Amino acid sequence: MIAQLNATHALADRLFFASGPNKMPVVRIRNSHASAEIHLHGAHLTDYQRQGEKPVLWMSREAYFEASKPIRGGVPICWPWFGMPKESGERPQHGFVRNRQWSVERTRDTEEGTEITFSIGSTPDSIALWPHRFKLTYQLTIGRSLKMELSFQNTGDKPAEVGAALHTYFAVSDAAEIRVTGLDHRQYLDQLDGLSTKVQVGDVTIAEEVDRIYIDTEDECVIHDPAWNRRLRVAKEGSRSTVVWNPWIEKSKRMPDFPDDGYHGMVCIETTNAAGDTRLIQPGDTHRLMQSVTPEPA
Ligand code: TA6
Repeated sequence: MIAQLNATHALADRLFFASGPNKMPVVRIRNSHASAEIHLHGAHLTDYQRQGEKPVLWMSREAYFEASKPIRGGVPICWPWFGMPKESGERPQHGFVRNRQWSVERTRDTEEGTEITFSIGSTPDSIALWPHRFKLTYQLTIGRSLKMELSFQNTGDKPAEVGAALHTYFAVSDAAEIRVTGLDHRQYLDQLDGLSTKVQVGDVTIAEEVDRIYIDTEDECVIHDPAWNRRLRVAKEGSRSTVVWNPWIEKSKRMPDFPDDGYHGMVCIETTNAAGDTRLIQPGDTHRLMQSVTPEPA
């Protein structure tokens, strides 16, 4: 499989496929701007960093790399629902595409950087979980910025309501020392308080577990990390909801693939279609969810 992927999609010294943890296939990208690693399992981006700079994404040192489990850290793709689905049963949290292997559709160089496009479509077992036919494509551009575009096409004959998240784990010097701007005065649903509606006052800071769905916001967020002398500018399209999450002490202990002290080094800023921002996709239509990340000096 690796040989076939390299024969079809490798790009000289910039993009090649290899066998990763537990022999799961990964694609490694390195160009003059940045380097990255993506697992075909879940089309899961696990590393992005600009040349000579610190990693932008946080990865758990206890992450699973198993066919039936999501990888902890990086950018899990939550689709076709965010959180737990309305219906009960065996449906996994955050949908099912992060637990499945995706195909590689295309690789190429662009002015912005090295681009790779993954895809996944409906199957009989996905239809058993979610009764819709679909084609999902995920295009990543690795350059001075990181760009992630998730496009979902309804290839069925009935409307499909879809929730989604680019559930991005950002690496920070210390979650207690950073602040996130761009959400001041925005309403949010507090997942830790019965989804009660609250209003953000000032910058988002972290001194306890935080699990919030900010609503009615197309805003760009900026993670200010003075200790690492950097800002991470997070912009988005196709989304009116943003999730901010840090598990803090007790929840970190409850997750077996999350180190007990892991909460210090990460914050999730997630570009989502969550809560009231789910999208009803008509037959034949496509919705595009995009997040871009640009590191800057503080
Ligand atoms: O995005 C925040 C959240 O919904 C939290 O409630 C927490 O469950 C997190 O996602 C991680 O979920 P996971 O299923 O990846 O463990």
